Parts: sequence; structure tokens; C-alpha cells
Amino acid sequence: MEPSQPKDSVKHSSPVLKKKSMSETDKLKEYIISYSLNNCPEGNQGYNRILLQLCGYLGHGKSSLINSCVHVLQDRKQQFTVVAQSGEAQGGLTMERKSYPLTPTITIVDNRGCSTLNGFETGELYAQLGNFIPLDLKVEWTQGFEEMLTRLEDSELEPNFRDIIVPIFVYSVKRDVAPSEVQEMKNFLTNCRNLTGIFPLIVLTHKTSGNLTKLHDLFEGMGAEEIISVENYTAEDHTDTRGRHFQFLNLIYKALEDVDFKMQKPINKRKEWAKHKTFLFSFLHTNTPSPPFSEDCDDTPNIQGGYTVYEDSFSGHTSTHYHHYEYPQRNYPFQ
Ligand SMILES: Nc1nc2c(ncn2[C@@H]2O[C@H](COP(=O)(O)OP(=O)(O)O)[C@@H](O)[C@H]2O)c(=O)[nH]1
Ligand SMILES: [Mg+2]
Repeated sequence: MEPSQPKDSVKHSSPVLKKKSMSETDKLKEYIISYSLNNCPEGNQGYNRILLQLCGYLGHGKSSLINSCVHVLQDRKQQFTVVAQSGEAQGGLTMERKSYPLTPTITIVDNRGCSTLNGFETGELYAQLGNFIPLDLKVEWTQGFEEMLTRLEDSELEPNFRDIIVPIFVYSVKRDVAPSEVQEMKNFLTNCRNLTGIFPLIVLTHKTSGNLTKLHDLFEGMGAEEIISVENYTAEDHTDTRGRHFQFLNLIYKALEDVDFKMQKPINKRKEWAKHKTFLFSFLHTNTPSPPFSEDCDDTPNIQGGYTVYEDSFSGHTSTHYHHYEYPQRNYPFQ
């Protein structure tokens, strides 16, 4: 039995966000720090942590965003400190899903970022978003991703049903978007949404160093629901201002709104897990640009990707079997 709060428990009450006065910023901070999943309409449904999972290309400001979020939630008297190393060369085949607790309930999660969004490394991101990879575990990808995933499964790791994941896509305004990237990003964002049930929050970094309006419109055109532009606190420039603080508190607040919305209805975790596993194995098997997978999945096995995930309806356990099926021809948005 998963712990759950009674339905008539205290509900979240939203802070007033109309003015950006200091007291409103403080209220927002207080709301975030005291946020508890127990106060969701259906109780916590067995979840006890929210992971803000950062994703995006290399060098766009993910680690700096973590430093900024940590900074705005700490005591005002404390100096800015670098907790997540920014600009570091985390390359090669080592991946680590490094986590930084922000509050008792909320943890922000870094990763090294991808150089493209449709290759091997993206499988790693999808595995993170689907909660297939534990936090803070250094993993060497020697024989390839598929082998690693099998090893994770063999280690009898229980599916992680305790963490609720909010995807956050970080993009720097300084960069020019190539036409090919637009398709790649839209596809990626849609897959993130389907893996987590939440459309990624878009964070535009370096907001004063490029064409913010153009990028804002571009992401809006991709279906983004929340686009937040920020100037990160960095080792070079960490002058506190009220507006700058507000940007990061507002981002976390928006993430909590998404959690509230998702938690309004009962979540069938085992079914979601099986669906995500099918998608992930398909992606890893083909290792080609992946089409957004459908949310309208029924209980019949999905044979589209070469792997089939079977769910035992009695125990809820899943098993994965490999099949030599071809992808059926479908009209994907970008083919
Ligand atoms: N001016 C400015 N510099 C930033 C901002 N975000 C990141 N940086 C700098 O950009 C570089 C890359 O940032 P980093 O956080 O390491 O990117 P990551 O690879 O996505 O984690 C570092 O030198 C940061 O100091 C921002 O919003 N404004
Ligand atoms: Mg980084």
C-alpha cells in the first residue's frame, strides 16, 4: 500500500502573484519551501519528491540555472555560491544524473546535456525522464545504451514510483536556431511531454544577449505553455535584484502548478511505466529520430518498435521481449 493523504486534507492555496513587491517575492519563496505533495487533491498518491529535470543542449546554462535556483531559496544573508559546476567539460561516455535538493520536497536535477536531440544521448535523457535511471549514479556506457538499460533492469531495481518529474528545457537566447533544430526540438519536447505528462517548461537563458522575442515565438509555436526568460546568477555576475530573484521563484512556482494539475486525477503508475518502457526500447533499438509516441495506448502489447512490453494484469509486473518487427509506415509530423 502506498501512503496517501485523506482527500479532505488541506489544499494548496496560491500566493498572490500580481505585484512583484518584495513581500510578494517572499510569499512566493515561502509557498515553494512549504509545498507538500500531501496537500494535492488526491493526496500524495505515493509520491514523495518532485524532480525538476533539466534538459537541453550543452552549454546553454543548465548548471547555472541550478546555482540560481539554489541561491534564490537560501537565506538572503547568504552569499551566492556555485553548487553545480558550470562550463565544465562533462563529456565522454560517463553520465551522471546529479541532484541538488532545493526544499524538503523539491530537487533539481542536472545532466551534462546533449549535442543533438535525436541520437544516442537523447535516449539517456528519455531514460532519465521516464525515471529509469537512479539519481547520482555514475554510469559508464561501454557497450551502448541498450546493454546498460538491461543491466539496470537486471539489478532488480524497482521501478521508481516515488518521484514525480517536471521536465525543464533550457535554451540560450545567444544561440541561433538552425532550421533542422526546430524539428528536432519540437519532436523532443513532445516526447518529454508524453513521458512525464507535463509539457516541458522552457527557460530562455542569457535573456539580454539575443533576440528574445524571436525565440519566445519559436517555442510558443512548438506548443510550449510556459516560457520563462532569465539572466542566470553566475560566478561572474551575481548582483541580487528583486526582478532577478522573481524569475527563478516564478519558474519553480510554474513547475508546482503543473504538478498540481497532474495530481488532480488518480495516476496508474504501472501502466505509465509499461508504456514508457515500450517507447524507450523502441527509441534505443532504432536509434533514429523518434516520432512522438501516442498517449492513447491501450492494454494490448505495442509491437511497433521491435520490443514488446507485457504487463501482467494481476501482479502489475512487466517484462520486455524483443521482436523483429518493422516499423509500420505512419505519417509522423516531421517525415
Ligand atoms: N550572462 C549569462 N551567462 C550565463 C547564463 N547562463 C549561463 N551562463 C554562462 O554560460 C556558460 C555555460 O553555462 P552552463 O551553466 O555551464 O551550461 P550547461 O552546459 O547547460 O550546464 C557558463 O560560462 C555560464 O557562466 C546567463 O543567463 N547569462
Ligand atoms: Mg552543466
